[in-house]
Amino acid sequence: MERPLAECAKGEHFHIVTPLLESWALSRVVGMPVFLKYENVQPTGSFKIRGIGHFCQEVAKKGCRHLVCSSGGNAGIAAAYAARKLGIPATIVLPEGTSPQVVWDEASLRAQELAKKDGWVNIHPFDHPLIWEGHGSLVRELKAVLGTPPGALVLAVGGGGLLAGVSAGLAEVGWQHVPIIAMETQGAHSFNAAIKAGRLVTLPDITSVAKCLGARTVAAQALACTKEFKVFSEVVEDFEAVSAVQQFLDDERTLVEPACGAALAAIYSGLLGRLQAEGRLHPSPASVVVIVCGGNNIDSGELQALKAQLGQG
Ligand code: PLV
Repeated sequence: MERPLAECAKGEHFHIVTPLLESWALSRVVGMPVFLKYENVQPTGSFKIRGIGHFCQEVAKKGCRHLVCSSGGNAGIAAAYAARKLGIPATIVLPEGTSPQVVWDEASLRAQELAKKDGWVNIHPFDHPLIWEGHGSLVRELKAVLGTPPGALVLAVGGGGLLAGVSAGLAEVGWQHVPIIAMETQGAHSFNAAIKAGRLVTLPDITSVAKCLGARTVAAQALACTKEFKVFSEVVEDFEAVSAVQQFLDDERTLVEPACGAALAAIYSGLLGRLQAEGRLHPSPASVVVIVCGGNNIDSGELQALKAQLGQG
């Protein structure tokens, strides 16, 4: 199944070109054409393989002999997949303990420590130019299929790697005027907090159930994007993200993480209509694209547990 390194080195990507499909159900909800970019069908279950795959290929070319990643989430899965494809050993540093946030910071420090070894390279889950460059491929695919720019692009923000990559991609294809609706959940809202403060903010704790959006501080590049691009930062409650996950499962028969539910909540919660009413979005856009970022940390039992936890059971 795995391809040898020589073949990978020819520049073949580890991500696939994902489908962009119009959703009748979601279009009906907002009264405008909604297109879904199905990143959940990537080989690692999320968009992360685009940036992380690209990063790993580039460092492999420069002689990296061991990859390290401190994410136990979708970034870690992408890192392990890329390493295997490249035939390079990888160490995924998994946190151990009770408070996920504190231990994530510890795992991150441990990964940085390990990467000091000769030939070892640390893969940051979201804060590196090669990661953004890799994520940018998503926008080239959108342009190839849509041709004309969408009226808005909806995505979820954790550490802001996807946002930075999509922004770079928009600039590359000449779509820098397309508004980006950057979604977070309350309790993982480090991007929104940074915008309000006008500088990077470190949240004391991640209290949202959307753990994959749980970067306590976003990448500086994410905040910089707001100066050059039209970015609307919006925050939804956990129950809105989780009920979006459930509605999306019923509408499209696709199960995604609450991190992705945050983006889908822009459609289901009436947010787009509000932005239009406020004159911030075009009243009748040609289309709206939602990046279905995916996520592995979900199954039917986990969805039930989340709903019960949030009183939606
Ligand atoms: N997840 C990262 C970072 O977490 C991780 O370690 O897996 N949607 C999904 C399904 C994700 O897994 C992530 C990031 C995001 C959205 C947000 O992407 P970002 O961090 O590039 O803004 C802290």
